[in-house]
Order: sequence, then C-alpha cells, then structure tokens
Amino acid sequence: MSKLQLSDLAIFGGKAAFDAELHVGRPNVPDRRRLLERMSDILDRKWLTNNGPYVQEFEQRVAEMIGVKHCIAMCNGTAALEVAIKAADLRDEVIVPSFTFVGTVHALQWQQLKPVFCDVDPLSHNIDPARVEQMITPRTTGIMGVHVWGRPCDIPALTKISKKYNLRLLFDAAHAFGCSHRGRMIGNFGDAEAFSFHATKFFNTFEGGAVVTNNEDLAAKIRLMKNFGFAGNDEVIQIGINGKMSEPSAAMGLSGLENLDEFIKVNRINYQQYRNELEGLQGVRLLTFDESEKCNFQYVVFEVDESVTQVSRDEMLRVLWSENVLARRYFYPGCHRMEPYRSLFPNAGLMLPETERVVERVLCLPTGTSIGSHEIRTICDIIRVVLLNGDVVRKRLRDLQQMMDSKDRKKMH
Ligand code: T4K
Repeated sequence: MSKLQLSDLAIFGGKAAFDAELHVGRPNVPDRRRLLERMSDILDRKWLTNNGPYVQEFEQRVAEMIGVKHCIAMCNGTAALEVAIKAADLRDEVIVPSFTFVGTVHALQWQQLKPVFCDVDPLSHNIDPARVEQMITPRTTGIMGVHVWGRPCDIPALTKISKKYNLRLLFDAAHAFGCSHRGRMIGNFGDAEAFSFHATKFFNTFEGGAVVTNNEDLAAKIRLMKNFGFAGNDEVIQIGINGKMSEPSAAMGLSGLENLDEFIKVNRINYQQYRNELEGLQGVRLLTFDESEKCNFQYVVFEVDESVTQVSRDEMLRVLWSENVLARRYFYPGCHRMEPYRSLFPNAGLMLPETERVVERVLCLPTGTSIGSHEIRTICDIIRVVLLNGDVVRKRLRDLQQMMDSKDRKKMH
C-alpha cells in the first residue's frame, strides 16, 4: 500500500509525481525498421499518394482483418464520415449522440444537415435506442451511432429501428478498430462504418481513417467521392473531395497492423492493472469491456460520482494535472454545448439528461505503450489518496482557489 500523503501532492506544495507529462493520446509507434524500410521504398518509387501500392495493400489488409467487402482508406476519420454521409445521401435530420467527439457532429452540420441530439445510456455511454425512436420525425433520414470507447452500440436495436422507419444507419467507429460485436468485427454493421486512424488512436496512420462497408454501390460512390469524383483521367462523374490517404500514412498503417496484437495486449494489461488498483474505492467506476468479444482497450474511462467521493471529477483532474498526469475529460461539455450547436439548439440539454450527467463524471486516464506498471501504480496512488480524503481535498482546493482569486483581484486594482 502506498505511503502517499495529501501533503505530498504537487497541488499542495509537493513535488510532481512525474517529471515528464503523461498523455492520454500518446501514439503507439510500430517497429521502426519496418516503417523506415517502407518509407525508403516510397521515396525510391516516387509514388507518394493517389491510390499507391501501399494504400491498396492497406485497404486489402484492413478488409481481410475485419471480414468486410470494401475498405476505402481516407486522409482522416472526419473526411471518412463526411464522405460516408454524402454517399449514403443523408439529408434533413440525422439522429446522433451529443456525447461524442465534436467531429462526428461537424461532419453532419458541415453538409447542412441538422444533427438531432439523442441521449445516451448512462452505463454504456452509447446512444440509447429507446430515445432514438422518440427523436424520429418525417424529416429524419438517418441514424449515426457512435461506438464510444470502442464498446459497440446496441447494434441489433438500432438496425431494427432503421429498418422499421426506412432510415440509413451509419456508425462512427473511430474508437472501435479491432473490436467485435457478437463475434463479428465492427465495420460490418449498418450501411457503412467509419474508422479514425488519428495519431491519438491506439492504431494510427499519423492522420488517417477509412470507410468500410459491405454495400457495393456505396463503396463505389465513396471511392469516387474521396477522389474528386474522377472516374478516369479527365472524366469527373460526380461531386467529390480530396479525401485520399497518402503512401506514408499507409506505410505507417501497414507497419502498425503488424504490431496491432502487441498494442492491444499492452492496453489490456494496463486496463487490468487500473482495475485491480482502483477496486473497492467508493464512488468511482472504471468502465468495463465485454471480454468475450475482441476489444482494443484503448480508453481507460473512469467515472467519479461526486455525491459519494465529495471531490468532483474536475477537482480530481486538477490534482492529476499538477502531477503531470494529463487525464482528459472527453467529451465535455457535450457537443450540444459547443458552437454552433449551443446557439442553434439552446434547449437541446433538456432532452439530454444522461449526457449532461455523464460529461460531468468522465475522466480518461493515460494508457498505451508509453505507460507502464510503475506509472499506473503512481496514478492510482494519487487517485486513492484524493478519494480517501475527499472532503479535505475539496476544502483545501477551494481555499487555494480563493487565495488565487484574491491575488488576481489585488493585481487588477
Ligand atoms: N469520431 C470520434 C468518436 C472521434 O473520437 C474522433 C477523433 C473523430 C470522429 C474524428 O477522427 P479524426 O478526423 O481525428 O481522424 C483527439 C484527436 O485529435 C481526435 O482524433 C480524437 N477523436 C479525439 C478523441 O482526441 P484532442 O483534442 O484530444 O487532441 P490533442 O491534440 O489534445 O491530443 C490528445 C493528447 O495526445 C494530448 O495530451 C497530446 C497527445 N498527443 C497528441 C498527438 C496528436 C501526442 O502525444 N502525440 C501526438 O502526435 O483530440
């Protein structure tokens, strides 16, 4: 058991637990030699982008791994979403959770669609199908589910609703690469699913993403759309953008795929250690994963119930940051409280009670290959000492804040 005392905490005058910052989204780097070999190959070949051989190989490998017919590699997850939305011909209103990265919602609004915010299930943090059904209007054309933290949405219920009302069903699978639902890999559901391979994801292509689908027509459309609508050298047959993945990104992706199992293994070990260390602490919950499914364990999600702990999530965050543990409160404050949505839909929060609760409770803790057992033990020691002294920590933080405020006031006069 740790001997850490409150007075050891950096926020109360002690030395920070870590000299260097610990990040939530520290990239996992694949075997350097394999990556550099591929990079050198790209330079020799002088084929840098536009459906080069590495992009083609990457698409094939991802499709094989997921067991899906089509993988279209893209320059990032947001472009993947935008193109999928356009290709699926979504119009008017689309139902989407507010508890997601803002890129999900921007992808709709960017194309003048109206995002209709739907509440989430408080346990899974995923869009609540019962609520979805209540949000459907004659103008609804689709549902955008998000597999938050890599845990699949209630896919059967959403599929049933989409069929019943003849709606398109897309999934933002940015968090769910390498995860499965009832033994089938994420990427096989709805009309199409979009991945993000951003640097902060456990598997990255620097920047990158992909749309995967089993729908032949949709795949053909998406391929055209991500390349300006070119069907031949000078034949453009529809509107499109530049959403292409580059060869260096595909090289990073191919190298990362070779190390994917190791990344997941490290994430799983980290997650289990967090779970063991934090077990039994009152008022906090570490989100669990269905371990009979494939999971990537890329987010360690910690919920703080202030009514029990007496310190809020934000107070915990302050303590952790002062120790150089840069935990993140994804997806605070909820998309509906960000612009332009806050101004467009000022009352959206009334329909989102669970989202409003969840955004106040969640904290993502550092994991990935940059974090080891020593770091996790230290982070958990800090969390434990805060939780075991919740009322004292809160009082001292408030005193500190008052002192700072009065200093600021004096400076202003
Ligand atoms: N849908 C969902 C559900 C998503 O979560 C995302 C992206 C998207 C769609 C859109 O996909 P992309 O278009 O991004 O492919 C980060 C990522 O930028 C974003 O990709 C991700 N979700 C989101 C959850 O997290 P920020 O604002 O937290 O990024 P940032 O720069 O603060 O980085 C996070 C931490 O990672 C920092 O502590 C620093 C560290 N970091 C970051 C980078 C880029 C590194 O150590 N090295 C790095 O190279 O959004």
